[in-house]
Amino acid sequence: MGHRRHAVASSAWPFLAFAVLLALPGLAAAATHRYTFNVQMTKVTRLCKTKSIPTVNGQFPGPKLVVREGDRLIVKVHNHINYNVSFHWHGIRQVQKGWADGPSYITQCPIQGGQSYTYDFTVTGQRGTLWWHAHFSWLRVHLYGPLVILPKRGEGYPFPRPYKELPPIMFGEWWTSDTEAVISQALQTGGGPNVSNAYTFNGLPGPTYNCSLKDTYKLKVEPGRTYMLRLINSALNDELFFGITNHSLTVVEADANYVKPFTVKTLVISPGQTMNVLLNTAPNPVSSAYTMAIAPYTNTQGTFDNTTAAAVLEYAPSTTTNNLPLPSLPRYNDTGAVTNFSRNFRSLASPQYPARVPQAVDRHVLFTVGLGTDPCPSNQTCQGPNGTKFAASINNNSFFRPSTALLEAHYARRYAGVLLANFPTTPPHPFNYTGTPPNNTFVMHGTRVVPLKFNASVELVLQGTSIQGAESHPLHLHGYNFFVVGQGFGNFDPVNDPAKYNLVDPVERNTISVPTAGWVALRFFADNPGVWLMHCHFDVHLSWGLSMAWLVNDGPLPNQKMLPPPSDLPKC
Ligand SMILES: [Cu+2]
Repeated sequence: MGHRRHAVASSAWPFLAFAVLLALPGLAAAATHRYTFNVQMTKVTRLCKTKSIPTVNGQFPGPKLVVREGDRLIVKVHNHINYNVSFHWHGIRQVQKGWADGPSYITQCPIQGGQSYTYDFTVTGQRGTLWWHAHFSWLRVHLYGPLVILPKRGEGYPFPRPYKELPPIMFGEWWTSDTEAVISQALQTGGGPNVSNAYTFNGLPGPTYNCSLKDTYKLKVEPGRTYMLRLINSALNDELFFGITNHSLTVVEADANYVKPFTVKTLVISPGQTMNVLLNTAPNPVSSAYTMAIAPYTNTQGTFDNTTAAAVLEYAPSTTTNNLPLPSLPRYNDTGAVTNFSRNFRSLASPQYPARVPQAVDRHVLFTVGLGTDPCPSNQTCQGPNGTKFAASINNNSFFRPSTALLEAHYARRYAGVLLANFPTTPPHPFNYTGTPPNNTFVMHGTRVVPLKFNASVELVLQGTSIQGAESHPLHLHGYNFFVVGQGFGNFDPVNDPAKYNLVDPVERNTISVPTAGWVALRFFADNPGVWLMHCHFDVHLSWGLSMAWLVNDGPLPNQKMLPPPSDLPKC
């Protein structure tokens, strides 16, 4: 806490010094915000069990970072734990500055115990809600926090100004077991890992679980007001439905991009995604409190945490919060409800917030995404499908984690022994992706990238497969936003589907769920040089290899080239 207070104070000084300038329209000086992250072990008790978890400065969830568009963030990380760690600023574009992006072995070697690294970056052209999380193994289950980007001073929202902004809500998972032991054991046996014991609102499971009533998240509101609520799904392995009894939600922003407002009873949010919603409170509430609830959406054939977590929307201090009615959320496998929800997203596409959608395409890329298997080693018995080991892949390539950072290899132009530039851009063995799976479901392993010319316009179709069961996969692209120009069920049809694309006002995001047994089409300009990870944001699938990297080459101009690495970049 001491570090944080110091950090806040030091960032306030330049603000005070420039207060006069800031008061003049059009002269908004950017501020620098300094934070210190001490990664340490902290004892936390949930569901009547105490465990020691990695935290930032002893806080769980971690500290909220608040900046304005255009501001600079300097986060000094000291790793005091026995695990390697690195931090990802999820959704921040990190233009020319991949060194600050954070995924271990992609843009940096992890920060080892006893070591430090400073993330230094500027937030440009983005405003809304993002978040930060650890990007090493499954450590993000505990190491996460909000990253709020307010509009530039003097610049409002493109919707009526809310009465107040409520504290961000991070949905998460609580595991009573040691998650690092869970994933290392699962990778050893080849079976599906265990699942979480509870879902959480800002780290609190709430009254639907045993021994958890005192750990209930409460949000205080007044009647007849419009509030802005920032929602973040930081769960490890679960897409979630969210709703509030007797209340509607108006979505106004997704992944730090404004959207045309739409109103729903229930929303769906995938791991990695963020959403700002407006909440109109009841003018004359019948009850002094209402329940907010989250529950999973999944079509997995494996086990999953099929529980519902609740929190309280409190109009007045109330004595009993454990017997309030839950909002009615869709059934866990209600893909129709998910489709109806995701169809609503549209960019503002206004003069102030234009949608710069690529209209022509330089590179067409088709990726299959889904599960697969690895053969069981001869000296072992395995717990995956038919005695094999679970794996996951993109175009049948399961990502093989390198022992050094890809971005360093690229910057030094020393690729040999680190990466290959031959990642397949079409499925190597086409099949009926959403029909009966092929007999051979074994995957290939490799550290491969897709090289791109600077500023190439890319169309990327992500095609889900039904291998080991069709399910949705929330795909996250580092260093970029993309436009979601189309989606559908079954196999993508390259002849007829493009005619139905929305190239006018498609939503712009950094994480999109590939529909269960379906596809999604994305477009983006490769205008940010560097090496950028793209991966499923279910950590179990990420661990099984559902990731790849784009290698975007420098452009000819100075501001189109990667900047040199910082001097304290960690070594492997
Ligand atoms: Cu996945």
